[in-house]
Amino acid sequence: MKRRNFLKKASVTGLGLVAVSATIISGDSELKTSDKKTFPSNFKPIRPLVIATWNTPLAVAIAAKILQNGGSALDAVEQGCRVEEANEKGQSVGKGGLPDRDGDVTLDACIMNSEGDYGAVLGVKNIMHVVSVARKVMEDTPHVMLVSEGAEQFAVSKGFEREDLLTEASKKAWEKWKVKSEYKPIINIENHDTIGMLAIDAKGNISGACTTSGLAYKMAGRIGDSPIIGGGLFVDNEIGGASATGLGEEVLKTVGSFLIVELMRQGKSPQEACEEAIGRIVNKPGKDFKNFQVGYIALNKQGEIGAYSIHEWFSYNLFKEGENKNIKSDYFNKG
Ligand code: SD4
Repeated sequence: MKRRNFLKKASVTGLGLVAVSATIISGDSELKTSDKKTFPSNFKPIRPLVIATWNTPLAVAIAAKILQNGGSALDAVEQGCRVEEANEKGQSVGKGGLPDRDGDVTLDACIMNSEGDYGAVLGVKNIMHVVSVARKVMEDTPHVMLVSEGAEQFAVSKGFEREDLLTEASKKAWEKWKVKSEYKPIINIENHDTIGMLAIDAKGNISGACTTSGLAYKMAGRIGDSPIIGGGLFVDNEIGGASATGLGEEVLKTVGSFLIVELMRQGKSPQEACEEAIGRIVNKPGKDFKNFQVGYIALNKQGEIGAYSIHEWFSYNLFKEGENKNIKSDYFNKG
């Protein structure tokens, strides 16, 4: 079947919507949608560049340093995310992350390189640097995801040490929560939360990583968007990358990070793509988005960036042209 016919058919059946709208706009079945956006001939892509969710200056500084020394985007995002995993004050990542209802800290992480490879670990206990375990899954196994005990055993086999991830502060918070045992998503845990990071290195290659302890007091076994390809993270080296934070269930239902990259492929800027992805969540019929937060960051190959959230107080750290700044994101719910 010719691509044009396939796309027409897809529009009738409701399949392949992303490709359909690209074709309608262009009217050219052979269009390489990534080429649609044109830049002046003297345009210089901005490199190196790092963007990460929330107020994560140290993580971004480490990533930036690696890039400034000629390191790869993949090393930069891994090492950057490790900073937050080791930061016990961040109660949504790594050591000190808030536990599930049973008091167990379980971590999720993933990483994607510029060749489109991906590795992830889900629901891992007792290992702090899960982003590095995810990288090992990507590079040293024939698989893309390992879960719970299998992932922990794999990590130990690769030399990672087991340790207790529940800090006194997180234990106290859990004990307090247990008194009422009320489960509600927390809209923003300002400043330190799940870290999603995207980087472009000097060669123009893009990689991304995402690491989290997931939602506080989640059901045992619950996995959110963060370690799922296309949910919490997606990178396509020809186009750009995106990452998510917030209520993972809503991100997953709209395959948010993949959606953003595909929207950029059609010619949208990273900012427009983030806004449309938030729109997909808040415009669902009957969706009461008042009680949950989702935030996205994105970058494209040219070094343009975007960020958007449902509610106020999502922020991101950006390293660009030698400066590392925390910037408040624009948001949907202006009341
Ligand atoms: C999750 N998206 O597990 C993660 C949690 C998060 O800010 O990002 N919190 O759903």
